[in-house]
Amino acid sequence: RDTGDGAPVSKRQRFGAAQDSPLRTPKEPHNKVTVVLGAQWGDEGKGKVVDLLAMDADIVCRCQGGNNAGHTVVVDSVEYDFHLLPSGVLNKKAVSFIGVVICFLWPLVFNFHQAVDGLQEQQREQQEGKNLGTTKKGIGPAYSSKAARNGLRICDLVSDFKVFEEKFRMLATHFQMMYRNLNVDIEAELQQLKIYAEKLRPLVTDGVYFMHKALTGPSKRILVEGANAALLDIDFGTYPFVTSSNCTVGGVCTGLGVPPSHVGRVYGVVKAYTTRVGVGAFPTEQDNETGDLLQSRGREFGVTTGRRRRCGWLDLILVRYAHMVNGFSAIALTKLDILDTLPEIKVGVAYEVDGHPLPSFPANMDVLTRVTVEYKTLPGWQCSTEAARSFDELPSQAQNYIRFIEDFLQVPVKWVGVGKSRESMIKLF
Ligand code: 2SA
Ligand code: GDP
Ligand code: MG
Repeated sequence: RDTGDGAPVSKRQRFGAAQDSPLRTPKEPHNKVTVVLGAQWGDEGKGKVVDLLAMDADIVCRCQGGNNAGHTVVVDSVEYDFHLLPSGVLNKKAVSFIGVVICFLWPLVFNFHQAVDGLQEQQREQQEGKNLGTTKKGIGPAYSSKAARNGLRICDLVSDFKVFEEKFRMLATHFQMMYRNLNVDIEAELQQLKIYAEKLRPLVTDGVYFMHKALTGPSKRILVEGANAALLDIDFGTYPFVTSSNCTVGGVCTGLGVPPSHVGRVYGVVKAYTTRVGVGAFPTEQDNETGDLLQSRGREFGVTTGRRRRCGWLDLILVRYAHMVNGFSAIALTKLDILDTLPEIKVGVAYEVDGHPLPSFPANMDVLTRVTVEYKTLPGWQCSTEAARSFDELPSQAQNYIRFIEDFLQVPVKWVGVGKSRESMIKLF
């Protein structure tokens, strides 16, 4: 190659590459995505954090999961529940982009996936005496189809419908053969899908190319909203009591086709206590008055299924583990106000099994079920924090609670939530 002036130009010069070690991370001027992720078992208040950040965003994306998610946003006393759309959709100027498994429509959750989800839960109950407590939205079966490579994707739906129909029939038959009790009305579903295909076609774009243009073009603020949470991650969560997608930071790259070098800040959303909806070990669970108080004050009910969420103390071993996987830049600590009435507050700081301390969060669920938790007890503040709008306006015990979390995790707390509304999010820096 030459520049036209006769002088040869090496590849290194053309791409402006630095001359130092190939292991050094280059500083490249390009757009990066800001990511919001759940750091516990979900329902930390991600929707609210995303809504806050989305006011400033040009593009807001969902990257994984499906309509199992339930993100609540309260604006001007109106409560919005989002399941599939990014919570940032309330910013009318931002473009919303979804790369998830989509009910009836996208890589593609069909009616029979949902029915199979229910049948599988029944089977687990009968065979092992224990189900997973899924949302029955078909998430597991849809991701199974993806991994089995016989799933269908949105690009199939909006292409030649005849080809789509053929593949759909094969997939439906495959599930019918596996589950004799499965009721699939293939003709009715195909009819419905044909209508959806027409409606959706104008909304569908090539995701990788769309993100590439957004990342490499003029300056853009891009926000990614994670659904579910670190401990529900298929690889890093409390397997098998997890969802079927990657809810940790890797899911941003695989879900959106975004290169890792374009991942910028990663904000972890941490609830000031812990909740879990569904089955599985929960070391700091308080199956007592404290748990009931957190559940009722925090109005802890599933947004998608209405299930009562299990509640317990903040578990910092678990959040530190989520930080190991995600590398949080900062934390949004939500629902501090729910702790307002407690005379003292406990925080899980170490696990022990059979008298031996564990160095980190265990991968084996049998071990997690057997851990005993060492708690640090901190004084409560026993007054309302709801009206506080700055760190200084918080009672000193609440400030200490926040500083304790920061010190333990070695991650700064950037926001503190003291109520449902947009205004009740205190910004620390
Ligand atoms: P699934 O349906 O296959 O993803 O369920 C597998 C496990 O993942 C849990 N899971 C959730 N946990 C918390 N919140 C979720 N979203 C809804 C909400 C849940 C609801 O915002 O409240 O309404 O019940 C969510 N989605 C999945 C699930 O409980 C299983 O443990
Ligand atoms: P997500 O799935 O992480 O988006 O969380 P959910 O929306 O499922 O659950 C969080 C709930 O807590 C919602 O009802 C929010 O409106 C509410 N919420 C979020 N932050 C706060 C807070 O700081 N204080 C109080 N009281 N409620 C909050
Ligand atoms: Mg939720």
